[in-house]
Amino acid sequence: MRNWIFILISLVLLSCNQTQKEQIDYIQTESQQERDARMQWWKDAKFGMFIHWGGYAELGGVYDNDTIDGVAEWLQFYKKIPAGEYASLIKGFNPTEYDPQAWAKLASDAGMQYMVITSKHHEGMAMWDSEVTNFDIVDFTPYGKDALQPLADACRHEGVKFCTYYSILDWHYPEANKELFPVYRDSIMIPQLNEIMDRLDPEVMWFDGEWIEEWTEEQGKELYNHLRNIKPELIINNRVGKGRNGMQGMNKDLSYAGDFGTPEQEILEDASSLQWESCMTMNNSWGYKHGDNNWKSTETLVHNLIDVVAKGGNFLLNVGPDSKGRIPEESITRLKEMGQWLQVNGESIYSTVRADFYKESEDIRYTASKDKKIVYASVLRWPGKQLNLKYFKPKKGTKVFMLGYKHALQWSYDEALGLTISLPDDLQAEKNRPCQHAWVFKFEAVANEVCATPDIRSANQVNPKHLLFTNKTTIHLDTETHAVIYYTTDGTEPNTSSRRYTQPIEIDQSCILTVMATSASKVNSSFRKVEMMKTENINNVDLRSKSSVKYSAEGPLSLVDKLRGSENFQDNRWLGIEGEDFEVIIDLGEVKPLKSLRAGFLHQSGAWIFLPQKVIFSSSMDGKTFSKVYEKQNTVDRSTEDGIIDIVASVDVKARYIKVYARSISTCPSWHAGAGAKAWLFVDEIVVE
Ligand code: FHN
Repeated sequence: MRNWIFILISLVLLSCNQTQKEQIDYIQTESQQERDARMQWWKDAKFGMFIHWGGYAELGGVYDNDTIDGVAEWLQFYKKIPAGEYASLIKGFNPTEYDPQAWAKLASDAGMQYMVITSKHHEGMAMWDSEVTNFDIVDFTPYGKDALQPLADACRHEGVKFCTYYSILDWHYPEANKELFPVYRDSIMIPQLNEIMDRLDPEVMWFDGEWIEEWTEEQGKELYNHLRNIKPELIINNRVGKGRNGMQGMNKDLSYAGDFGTPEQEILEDASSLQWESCMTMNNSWGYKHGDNNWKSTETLVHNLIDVVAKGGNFLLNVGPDSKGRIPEESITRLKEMGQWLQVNGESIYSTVRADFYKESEDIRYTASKDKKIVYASVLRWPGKQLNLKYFKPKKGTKVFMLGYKHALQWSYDEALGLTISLPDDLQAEKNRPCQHAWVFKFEAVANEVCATPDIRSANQVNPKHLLFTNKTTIHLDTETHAVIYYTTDGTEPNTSSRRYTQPIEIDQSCILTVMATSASKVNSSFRKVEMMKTENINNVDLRSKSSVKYSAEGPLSLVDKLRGSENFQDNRWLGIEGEDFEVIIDLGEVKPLKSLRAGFLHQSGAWIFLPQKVIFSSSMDGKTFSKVYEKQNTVDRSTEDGIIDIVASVDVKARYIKVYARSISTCPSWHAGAGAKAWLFVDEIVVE
């Protein structure tokens, strides 16, 4: 009898344990140590390949002989093509030149340690042979073969970690909307994810499309745990839940699901102790797009990699293969050149950690060995005969090397000026250098006591790169107490025989202000530079709405600096207002006869940037009572094309003050991917004639 009871209890425990085993809540139970161990390979990897490839490659951003403005993989959305019609457009997908082995080797030769490929993008077509649906590359297209399995095998053969992207947002299945979404989730999405886990065994699951209103943080947490229970060592990005803070990519707080933040098309401003990965295109589009030739240079890509890694992140760089399965030559060239750079300098990237200082100036980044004993100084512009580094003090007797150059370099150290490395004459000729684009100096060192770099303050800005002013402006410099500040206004680097800062500086001409500070028993600060630009004919620009910190251009005066924002909304030319109306009052300084007024706005619905629904120009003699001189209503809907739109008014008034008011749509419309989220208003260049 006792045996039976024992067996019964064991069976109950086993089944509980089995159930229990399937239900580990990793979000609640995984320790930081366990998480760090799980992510170690990913943190050491630093550099990965992103691949956007699907039926959209068949179209390449062109529909009805019209090339869309936005990213190619969004064509179905931009052209509002019903799922059935869209499926017929991509039905001919037949990438006969697809060579997974070549792709894996290209990634490996580029120094990319992992690869993330779109297993299913928003269009809904699965790039593997899914049992869940016939809308997959095997059953639906003449290609008729699984695209992912051979790539996963090729990656493992090349020593590249294979990872998959999966879009929660799905434009194909009618169930993937509103109250039917749970049907799509449980009958299509989860079963497909189980297939991917079972057959392809990815190391990272990279979610996207989480912004839809049908998806919730709670579903994200459940999905996170579900996948981790299938593969405990799986790494999952933060787009599995709702934690992402827009394109900036980091989680709003630590309570949200996901192992790393995902800044997109941008790099964090500062270093972060959180795990993060910046994903970027090489041109403008993720998916292959005919005619998209806005390629970033290899130098820019290498500098981005260095900047991201110095700030503690990974760099996921995208390629968009075409309808035949060919990766564009421009991408291949850049990847090969990045691989050459990493051949020489990979030691300063892979398996490094953030140094005590990650940046010394615009041209100097630091990384460190895991034990922090070795410092790598990456210099983004050839320093000439001497390189001065202030933030780290070499250990006595250490040798200083430039990676790729076999001889140790001469160096000296001064308590005030820091480390000076002498670069031999033979290296002054480019052809004698071991690499291009950036050079890495390696030495044993400890972080220095460095005097704080002075802050440059104007009335409403701190440390801008450019500072616009009318007539004249007063600049305040400040730094740590007891430090002495020196400055120049001719663009040269100040030293202790330059002008000493004793009171606010009056600036009435355009100039380049450069500052630095010294302090007893510390190394001199690094330099800070600001280009002071005097604007003509404007006495003041009073911005009445709050522009976002991220898109503040060079302050309100950038609205009248004759420098127009471009289609690239991140060109630091646009004033971005999130979710609110725009209003500015321009003071011309005196009453003037006005003939025309113009205000420029940007519409890029893919970046959640929309035209204003109304624009009003008003004028005033005294800056208090304004009378409307022009009003324009705009319809902002799905048919609104992307681009820069100018609102122009011919007027015939005398006035000293001009008010420009633009009413934002405030929230993304219901038909938009960001439905309900704050909408952006981007304004630049107001012209008063
Ligand atoms: O809508 C997608 C877009 O097509 C692309 O996949 C990027 C890459 O991360 N993610 C979304 C936009 O945030």
